Amino acid sequence: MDRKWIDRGMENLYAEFGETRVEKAVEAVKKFQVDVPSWTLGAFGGGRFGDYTSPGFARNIYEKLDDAAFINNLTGAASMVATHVLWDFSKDGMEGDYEIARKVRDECRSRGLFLGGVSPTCFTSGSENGSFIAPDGATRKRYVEQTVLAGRIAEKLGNKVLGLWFPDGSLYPGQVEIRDSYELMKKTLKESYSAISRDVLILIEYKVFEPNTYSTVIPDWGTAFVLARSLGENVGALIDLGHHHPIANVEQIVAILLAEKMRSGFHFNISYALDDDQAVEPNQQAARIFYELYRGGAVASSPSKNWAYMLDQASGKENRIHAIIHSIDSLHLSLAKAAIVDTDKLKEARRAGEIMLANRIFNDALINADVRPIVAKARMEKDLPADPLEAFVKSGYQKKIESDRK
Ligand code: PSV
Ligand code: MN
Repeated sequence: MDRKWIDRGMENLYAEFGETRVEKAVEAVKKFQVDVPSWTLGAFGGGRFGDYTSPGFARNIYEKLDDAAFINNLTGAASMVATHVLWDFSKDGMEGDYEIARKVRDECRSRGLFLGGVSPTCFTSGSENGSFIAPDGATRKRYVEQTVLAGRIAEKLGNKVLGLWFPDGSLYPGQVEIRDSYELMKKTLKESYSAISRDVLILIEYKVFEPNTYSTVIPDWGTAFVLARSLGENVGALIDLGHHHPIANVEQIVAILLAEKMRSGFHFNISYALDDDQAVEPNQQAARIFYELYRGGAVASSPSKNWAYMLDQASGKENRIHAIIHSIDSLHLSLAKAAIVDTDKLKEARRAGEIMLANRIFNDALINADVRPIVAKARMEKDLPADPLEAFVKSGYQKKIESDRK
């Protein structure tokens, strides 16, 4: 990126949106942090369409952390690594081990990283009939124990964020009594909640379907909201962009959670295929979501007000490091757009009942503005490359891991 191009771009943005707003956007981008999931750097992929896994994937947790550290060094925005207890801290995939978690935390530290959000992994072997609503009490007990352990790891070793997602539901109408499933979920959640420190922000993730196709016990944000409220103040909802029916108005969900003062969290990805696999793109939806988050003080704000942010992407097809850096770039651009909306002009247009004008003012920032100079300036002020993707390609890191990890 050419310095002159960046400076000229900044001048244009100052002229259109005002220097104060644009500089605030620079500051917001400098502060933004998002967790990188450990699993996206590993051997994810395969399935019935072939077992391709992108070359150079990390073969163990240490290599995953090496890659995460490399990403953080290029972007300055990814110092935390999100983990799954049964993927990252377990010998047998059935029970987690606190000591392994402690070692991973130490490995993070030695690479300038931290443990970010922790999940108990309620969807691997043994969850075929569900986890928190499994008909068999021993299975439910095991998942409660894993959840409590994940809570302890989050509290003592991580950033005090615990993410809960359950695959529970049904494939066919009639398979389960829907009301009973919900009540059992509520009961098992209460049991787990009572054994987890109140210092931990517990996030309940919803998903409209998959792996169950007919009903999911926590299918939408309303259900997550009700369950969270029924537990306590340290519980919020977890929005995963890929977990909705198409064209859901996700920014409205964010606005309502903020209005209800429910500190919550986000899993970013893109949802062309109704799940959570692809890298984030800097599209209109992302910008509108960031507008709500920014206006609501939930991003680039104080640690106690910030929501918890994580990338949740793991496509088998693309180069993982490239895809994560692209996501971070997209989030930076979306945040910058959100921060420069001319809210004074917007208020005036609304007061005058000028609907189209309000829409145009909104879109001038969220769709039409070129905010790449803001993001580049923020990075340069942190002594980072203006374009981390270009820096990644030039670094030769990918070639190196492809040859080292054969
Ligand atoms: C489920 O689809 C989910 O979104 C949950 O957040 C899991 O933790 C994650 O995917 C695993 O990739
Ligand atoms: Mn998710």
